[in-house]
Amino acid sequence: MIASHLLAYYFTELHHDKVQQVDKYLYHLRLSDENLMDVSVRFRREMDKGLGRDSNPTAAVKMLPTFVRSTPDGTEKGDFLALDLGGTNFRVLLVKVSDNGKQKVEMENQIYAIPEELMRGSGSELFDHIAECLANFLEKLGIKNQKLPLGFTFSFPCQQTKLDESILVSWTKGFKSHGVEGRDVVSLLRKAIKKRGDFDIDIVAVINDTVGTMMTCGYDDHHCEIGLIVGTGTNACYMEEMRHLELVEGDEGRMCVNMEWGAFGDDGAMDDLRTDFDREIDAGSLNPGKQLFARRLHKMVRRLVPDCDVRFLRSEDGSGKGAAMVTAVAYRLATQHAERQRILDTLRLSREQLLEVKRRMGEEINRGLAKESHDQATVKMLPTYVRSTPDGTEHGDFLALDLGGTNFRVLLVRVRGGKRRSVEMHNKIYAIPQEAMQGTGEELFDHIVHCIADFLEYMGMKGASLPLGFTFSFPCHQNKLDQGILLKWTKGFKATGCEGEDVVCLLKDAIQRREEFDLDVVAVVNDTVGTMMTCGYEDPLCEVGLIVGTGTNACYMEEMQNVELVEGDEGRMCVNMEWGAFGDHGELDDFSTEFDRAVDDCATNPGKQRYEKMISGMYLGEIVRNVLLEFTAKGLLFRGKLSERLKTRGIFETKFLSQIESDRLALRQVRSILQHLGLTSSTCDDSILVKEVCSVVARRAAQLCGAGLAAVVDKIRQNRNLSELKITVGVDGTLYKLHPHFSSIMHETVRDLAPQCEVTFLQSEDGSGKGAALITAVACRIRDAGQR
Ligand code: 0WK
Ligand code: BGC
Repeated sequence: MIASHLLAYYFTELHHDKVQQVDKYLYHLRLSDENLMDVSVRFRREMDKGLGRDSNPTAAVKMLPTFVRSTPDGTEKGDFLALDLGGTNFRVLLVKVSDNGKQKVEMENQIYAIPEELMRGSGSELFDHIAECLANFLEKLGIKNQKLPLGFTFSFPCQQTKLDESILVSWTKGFKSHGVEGRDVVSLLRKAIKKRGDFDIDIVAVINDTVGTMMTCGYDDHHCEIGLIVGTGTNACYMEEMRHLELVEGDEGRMCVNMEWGAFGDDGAMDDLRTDFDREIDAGSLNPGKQLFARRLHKMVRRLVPDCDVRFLRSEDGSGKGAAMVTAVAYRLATQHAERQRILDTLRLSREQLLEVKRRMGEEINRGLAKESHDQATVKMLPTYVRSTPDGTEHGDFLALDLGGTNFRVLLVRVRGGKRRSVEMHNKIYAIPQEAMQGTGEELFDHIVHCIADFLEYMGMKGASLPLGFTFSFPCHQNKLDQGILLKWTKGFKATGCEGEDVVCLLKDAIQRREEFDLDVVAVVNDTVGTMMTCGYEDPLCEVGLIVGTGTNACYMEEMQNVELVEGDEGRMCVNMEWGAFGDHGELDDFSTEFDRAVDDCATNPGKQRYEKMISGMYLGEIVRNVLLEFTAKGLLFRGKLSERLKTRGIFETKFLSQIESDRLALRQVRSILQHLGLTSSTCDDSILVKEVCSVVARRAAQLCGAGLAAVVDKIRQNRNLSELKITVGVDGTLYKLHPHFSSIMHETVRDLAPQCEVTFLQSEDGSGKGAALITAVACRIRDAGQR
């Protein structure tokens, strides 16, 4: 068209040897690099307007979300139908995709005409015709009785709200069928097919031809993330970051955007570059000559964006294959999603299941407290001989040890009583080497005494002899406050010669072996008891201690008449529940999964601490790693590629769960954690899935912990025959403190399962060492009072 106008004009003028004049006309059609760079800048501005929620309605380039979020990964398989409407030819295709890794796609297609009168007639006639062509195609291939999935390439501007729903915004390229604009073209096609009733198909996706082209080329080249059509019409699409796509919820991953760039300039943005010819063409609506174009296009793009290595891949198979690929990917994603959810559902607990966990914990509490059933009980309900809380008269300097958590601490705690009552603390953290944790008991306790000596030196108190409170965070049977018979190691400790021994004696023996100082070991307490006491110093309503850290456990003030292992019915005594062992006799088997069993099988104490292994920091990372292994082995993650690192036990530390679930962490940071784990080929989608696995595993842990605590506070309420109980729980532990959602989910679960208890959670800032020192101070006060 342009050429015919020009040529006519040229010959008229030629007579007048006014070649220059022709150049004058052509001049306006020649764009300098500056012009083109300027167009590029204006274009980018229009793209950002189209992406913005507020500016989109007035943007010329609409940047339409397509809900295509993934490209083929080579595991797609099956037979897929495709329709390709909007280009020069209307095609119906059958695409056979096989996942034999050879990326092989067989295609059969048939071109059908779209008569002019249908392009300009009624929409229902147009879609009846399309359904007719489809029926004819299925008939020919003898597959009319199969309900195959179909991808519909519909190459006109459409507003999409999901992959299989598309509202036509406006016809282009000479189409004008009425009763279609503003309607969902998928429903129109489904209606036309239904009207026939002689075959049925499953329309899975409707896409723009640019998207189909990107997918067609993307099947052979995974770097293909842009689709370009320069044909009857022109348009482009590309994979945009979700966080820039304000018209769609979510910030994670990418989505293909159909730019509908044909409308660029409709708001006058190109008026200064448009020539009379453009205006004439526009007035007449004609558009030939798309080829020279390719070489010029490639050259121009490379000149305008020299720092982008742009490769152009001609689509040989048309966008129909792409539509089938989108359908195949949608099918794969749907199948994979269903399989992932089936697996994750085994880690999701219903309210009924959580109520059952609470009920069973309640049963075990009573069995642990009762003399006749204590030995068989899994939750040992160990008496601690801590019966009273500080009364504010305590005073003096006390040493405290805090062993069993992430860090081993030695503390000096200065307690002042009376009106100016206060607690001042100095502490130093020491490492417990693996070889000490898993060597001999002598080596372990010699190491502990070595640290005490270092601390006393560090505090300038060499040789001082102070009362000491020993937080020893393992299950111990106690017959008095300053004795603790270790029942079994947990949390990866297994130093020999300790189980069945009194750890106070082991400490005293080590102090004697060193012959450098002497200490008065007044109390040995569990970290839950120390935590309860530390928080009780601030809040007298604090009668429960909870640890959710490397391990997990709880204690609370039980009525003496219920502590049948200890003589006396007056008052209360703190009971160390050792609830980590709940489930060791199968109480949790119907909630336990193959992943829990895998973690337990590889632990230093298989079959033990089952409840702890479903909740605490030492194990959550391993549960996640085992789920990721299963997903990868099933091709549901990391494209099925198992990395050696992912097979390494302990590689997925629980701290990663907290980091990955942190709302502040963008997906790319999740990816960097995965890369750190050697999962270099992970995609955005993989990161989204890893985040989902982390959240499901952490949620279950928090709910299980909440169900256990609900049993404890309800027990206390029933003990006191109260319809309403107001109580505070002192909490410590890295998982509780650092995980972004654990505490809130646990609080919610307690509120839901123990509605008659108003529970306040008080996070311990000073650790249980302070509590151990306070217990020591109380014991000294009572002892001194007794000696007077
Ligand atoms: C800090 C307490 C300590 C306890 C630890 C548990 O002072 O007694 O053992 O919390 O948390 P973890 O360090 O195992 O995360
Ligand atoms: C131990 C408990 C301790 C808890 C939290 C468990 O493994 O058995 O004694 O309170 O970890 O540290």
